[in-house]
Amino acid sequence: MTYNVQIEGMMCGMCEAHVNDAIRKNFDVKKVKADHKKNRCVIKTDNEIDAEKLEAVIKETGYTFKGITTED
Ligand SMILES: [Cu+2]
Repeated sequence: MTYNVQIEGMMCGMCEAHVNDAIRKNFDVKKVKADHKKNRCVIKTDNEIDAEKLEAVIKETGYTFKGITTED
């Protein structure tokens, strides 16, 4: 399953790394790639991502969660 997460507030590669690390720490994911230019993060995982938990993790990391969509 692939999730596209809309995130605002990332300004550079360091921000992307913060988001990637926070998601890896809190979720069992195969791949995570934040992109500050596109204001999004793509997550690949075999597991369900709980949107509320993800929102809390993103907020705690200092960024704004704007939504999540899935594709498979
Ligand atoms: Cu930054």
